[in-house]
Amino acid sequence: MSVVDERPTAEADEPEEPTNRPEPSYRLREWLSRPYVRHLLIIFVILTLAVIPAAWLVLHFMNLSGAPASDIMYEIERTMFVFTLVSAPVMAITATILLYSLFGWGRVRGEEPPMQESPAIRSNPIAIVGWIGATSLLAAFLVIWGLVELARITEFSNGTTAANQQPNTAKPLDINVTGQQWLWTFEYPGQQSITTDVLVVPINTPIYFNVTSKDVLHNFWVVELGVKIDANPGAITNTGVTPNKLGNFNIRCAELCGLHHAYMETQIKVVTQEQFDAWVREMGGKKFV
Ligand SMILES: [Cu+2]
Repeated sequence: MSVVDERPTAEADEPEEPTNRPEPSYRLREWLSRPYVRHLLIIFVILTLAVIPAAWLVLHFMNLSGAPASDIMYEIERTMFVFTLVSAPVMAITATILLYSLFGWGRVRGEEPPMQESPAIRSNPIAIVGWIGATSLLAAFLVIWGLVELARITEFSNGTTAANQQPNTAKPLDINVTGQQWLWTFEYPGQQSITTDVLVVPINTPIYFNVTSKDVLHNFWVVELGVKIDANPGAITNTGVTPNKLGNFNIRCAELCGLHHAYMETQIKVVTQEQFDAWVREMGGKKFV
């Protein structure tokens, strides 16, 4: 006795191939000529363009705070601006479809979104290649930009000097940074180990930070200079920066470290070399040469 397999074959599940399907380019033009598609495109372009002045405004207000006060912060701000611009069309297409789904379809059809019209672009080779091509280009641009910026910022943090560049000849200033619940302490080992809770540094001098913690994890964040590095108990982390703007800037803890984490803040005073020398003398240390 044999059993007959009556399950449907794979072919039976597939939809019939349309026999009189128009060319992809015609279908794309036809889709683009639909009124609701034009509405979507107009909203998309407006939202994309609206992000540009918004990004400029954010950059403007960041600069009002005193930043950038170093080459590192300049690069960080520029990267944030470029990334905002590049992500603008992605945000815009998402918001456009959301807004139109919420408020637009009722006016187009009165009841339902026009599902039956979707195949015009769903399997259109031009649309598929264009979509994948555009999104891949955006993503590749961001990856390359990010890698180049990372290398530049590492260089500006005095971490590496490119082989084809002259090493920075300005004498570096070493500072030992210690975090503890809930304050920062700075020691100047080259200046008779002056110890202070407010950082004073000369402008245009490479600063090296040796960062550690006495108790829990903290994070040493020099806001307007773009420095941010973990302060770990039992270990020393290193980074550096060359301040290029006179003024008082903020130092905060950027790692949730306990009850008064929010108040674990102090200042960095970027002064002229003469002012720094006078400060060192006043603090009892030898002159910084
Ligand atoms: Cu902390």
